[in-house]
Amino acid sequence: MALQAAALVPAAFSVPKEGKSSASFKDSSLFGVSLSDLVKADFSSSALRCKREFNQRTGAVRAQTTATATPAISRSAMDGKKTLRKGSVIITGASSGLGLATAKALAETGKWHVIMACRDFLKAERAAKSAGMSKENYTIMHLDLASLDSVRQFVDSYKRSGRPLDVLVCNAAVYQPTAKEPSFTAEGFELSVGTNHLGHFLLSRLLLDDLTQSDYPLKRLIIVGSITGNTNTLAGNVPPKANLGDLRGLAGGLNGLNSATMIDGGDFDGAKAYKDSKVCNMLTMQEFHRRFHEETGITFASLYPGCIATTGLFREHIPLFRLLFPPFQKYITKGFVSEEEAGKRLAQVVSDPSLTKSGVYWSWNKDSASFENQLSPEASDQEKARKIWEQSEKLVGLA
Ligand code: NDP
Ligand code: PMR
Repeated sequence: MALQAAALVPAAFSVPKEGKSSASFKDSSLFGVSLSDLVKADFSSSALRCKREFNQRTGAVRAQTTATATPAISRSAMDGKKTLRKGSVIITGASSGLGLATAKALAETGKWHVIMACRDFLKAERAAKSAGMSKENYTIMHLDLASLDSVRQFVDSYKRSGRPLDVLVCNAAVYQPTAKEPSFTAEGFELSVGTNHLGHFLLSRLLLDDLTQSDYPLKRLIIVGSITGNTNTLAGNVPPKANLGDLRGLAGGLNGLNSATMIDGGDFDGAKAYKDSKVCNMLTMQEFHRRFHEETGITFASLYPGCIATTGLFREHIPLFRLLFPPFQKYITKGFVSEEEAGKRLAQVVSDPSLTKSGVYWSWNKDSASFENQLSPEASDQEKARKIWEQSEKLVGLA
């Protein structure tokens, strides 16, 4: 296994909490909503300003091993039989939850080499070991999506490794449902949208050429979405609902100084910021499809893997929520899915030869059969997708 980089200092920082919080709706309600709220219109938390300071990234990139690109199909000198090389798949946030389960599922097939792109190198190494992944099937590389410098460094290291890239899975995410005040990425973007959307946007754009050049029988770019960003579902109508508005906050840089921290220009709400980021993920996938599918042959896809109520995503939620959320999803909504099952679903989107259709948002039914799902009007709004693309290009320094 090539240990390619190990800059372990996270580039994001939290804003010190100021002032006393009065007992708010979010504090006192278990699932963040009462039944009457379900039928209410949009809901947002009170305005909270913040002071910020940027931290310094001090991570260093370790020397890396190099590899030589191998053609996807080679002919064995001994018997003249054609053999397919292992596919190379990068999975962001593969140190836990869905990303780890997907890495494990793909590694176990023996047909994939998984590049686990993680912000915490040691955590990823321990996770891979405890998942029973064999060393020849994975490589861990450092990537902190909350720092655009880190994204660029990761891409440089990957390109220098000479390894081909066949599939990129944008899976990592942060969710801050109880945060009273915003946190920011190294460049000063609100953390959830900065990490989940902008970090992945830059990563995908910089790796698009590598995907295009892949000679593997399938090449894919997958961006994990979610039901909670889709207001055409019950889950998507739990307040606060995703709503990107006219994108004025995004246009202003989401920095809380000369612009709002929320895409729609509203007051900070961590749960809404996450859902907004998921809408951006789903819109970005479709914009990639429109711009590049025909020209490159890459399959662009998004998905809702099911409610994986046991993952680290809910680490910042109150303990009672973490205790009751899994049984609530298992027995009441019946939307629960285990990490293992969700990993198999995402692994299917990575490698199943039948899921080649591009521009699709995949979901699974009760029998775990995949189907093309409908996105909400906002999550399929072409004009918004184009504007987000253009604004995001400016924010990450591509335009
Ligand atoms: P986890 O918290 O278990 O996994 C998230 C991963 O993202 C972790 O590996 C985490 O790293 C990583 N990550 C967070 N911030 C960064 C960063 N700045 N740079 C690099 N990596 C980072 O949650 P899930 O497995 O549940 O989430 C995975 C995906 O699934 C997300 O996109 C989420 O939106 C989506 N999803 C989840 C659902 C669910 O019910 N859980 C439902 C629908 C979609 P670390 O281990 O270091 O914290
Ligand atoms: Mg939700 C079919 C109903 C359904 C499904 C599939 C989900 C998935 N949820 C459903 C319904 C409800 N949820 C209802 C009726 C309520 C009010 C009691 C409810 C509440 C709720 C909360 C407070 N649900 C949540 C939260 C969270 O904090 C989670 C969240 O929004 O994270 C962004 C969440 C989720 N519900 C889901 C899924 C998949 C999540 C989390 C993950 C995500 O979108 O990534």
